[in-house]
Amino acid sequence: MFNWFRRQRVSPTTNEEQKSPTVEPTPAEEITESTPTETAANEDYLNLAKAAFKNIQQKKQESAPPPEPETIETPVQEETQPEMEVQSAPAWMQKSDRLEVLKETAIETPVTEDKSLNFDEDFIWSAKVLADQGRKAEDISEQEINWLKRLRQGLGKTRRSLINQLKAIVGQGPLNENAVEEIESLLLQADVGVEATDYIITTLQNKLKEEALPPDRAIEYLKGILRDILDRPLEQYGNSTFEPKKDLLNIWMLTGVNGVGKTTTIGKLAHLAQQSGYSCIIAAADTFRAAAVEQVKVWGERSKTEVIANPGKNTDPAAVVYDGIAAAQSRGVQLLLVDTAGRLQNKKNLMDELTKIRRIIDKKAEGASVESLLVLDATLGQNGLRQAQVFSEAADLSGVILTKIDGTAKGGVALAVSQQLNLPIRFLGAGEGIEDLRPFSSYEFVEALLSGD
Ligand SMILES: Nc1nc2c(ncn2[C@@H]2O[C@H](COP(=O)(O)OP(=O)(O)OP(=O)(O)O)[C@@H](O)[C@H]2O)c(=O)[nH]1
Ligand SMILES: [Mg+2]
Repeated sequence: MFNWFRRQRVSPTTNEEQKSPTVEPTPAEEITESTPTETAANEDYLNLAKAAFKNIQQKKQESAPPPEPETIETPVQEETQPEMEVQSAPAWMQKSDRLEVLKETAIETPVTEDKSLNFDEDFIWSAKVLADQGRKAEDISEQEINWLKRLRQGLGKTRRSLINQLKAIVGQGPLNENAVEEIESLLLQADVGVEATDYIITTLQNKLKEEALPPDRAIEYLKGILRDILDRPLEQYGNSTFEPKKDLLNIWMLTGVNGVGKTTTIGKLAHLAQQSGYSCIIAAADTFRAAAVEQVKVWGERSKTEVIANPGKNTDPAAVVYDGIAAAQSRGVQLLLVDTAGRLQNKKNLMDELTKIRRIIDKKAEGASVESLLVLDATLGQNGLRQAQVFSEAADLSGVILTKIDGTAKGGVALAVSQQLNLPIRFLGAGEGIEDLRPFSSYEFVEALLSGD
């Protein structure tokens, strides 16, 4: 069983360059266009990606059910090799003829055609991100690759608009007034928010005054600053991974304004928890809208999770939560997910309702580990930040779930929330499917935002 909550991730680091699988980083002065060391490192990554791809294909073949006898009699179709084309190779793997040869020979054993997984640029990038976190080829799973690909694609537009401009600016030495203004406007456009932007620029400026960095190293330094911003709110929680605690009832209450993705996220979280080996039930405490309970039930079916709901109209959400806690306690369930209403007559009603639910939880489930998670739609940018401010004043939040980063979201709001509200991002939602939600990793998020082209 693959436990997504405990998956090996890089520990929060400060500004240090990442290391390639086997090659020491090249001293700054030597980095020009493409050094032999750099090329060798790129080849290492490509070889690792190749091995990981082969390994995943083999595992899939092994776990595929044996062919039915009838299928042997069907006419044999012409054997097709899976497409191995690497579309527009990223900069870090260009400039070597040997790479071309490696790409062509990436699969040596014939495998059945698998449309769901391609050895493309995104695959290689994802394998590199995992390798940089210490992962060996044989430990790289298809699910992780798929998730990283989604993350990279989701933030693709922002990355493309940020990376080249940033490289051009930060590669010119200490930031002059124009450069500061340009970076400021790039970051603000990416929804990073004023406070985080100021912090980033000041920190970068101080470094560049101390030491001239070539563009690539300046970007690495910048990545470190962003990771620090995202990881800082975790300090108050001892930097531990976020997962249901053992031998306790865990209650995760999801809040947020209407339409941000609370109910969808509840369904995805229930699925993730079940898949990772935790027992889970859902309390449908959005009793404001008639259709809301039905929607939760659909997600309950999809994730094979029991839903506790009250069939009556205009029922009290706190009563549903009460029933949910009772059910969880009597069955020894580890995780109770609470869906709440995002749409009430006004802000005061919404906040009062959340307070009431919270009071019931604290009274009825003494000793439980309670998390109040704000769901934020990443496409809302600065509006999302304002929502987070309002909720954080009223709802004693302990973290944020950022949804819809697959859409037009620019992603920077993650930094704004971390810097301004000191709240950790706990999960990312990147699509409407049940698999489209994963625990947040600052390392992977920043790579998706700033690495490659
Ligand atoms: N593209 C994309 N769509 C999402 C994501 N998460 C949720 N959605 C969509 O957003 C819409 C609203 O989602 P809901 O889960 O109903 O939102 P809610 O917060 O429960 O809304 P209320 O119950 O009205 O407060 C649905 O169409 C979802 O499919 C995501 O990560 N990506
Ligand atoms: Mg809902």
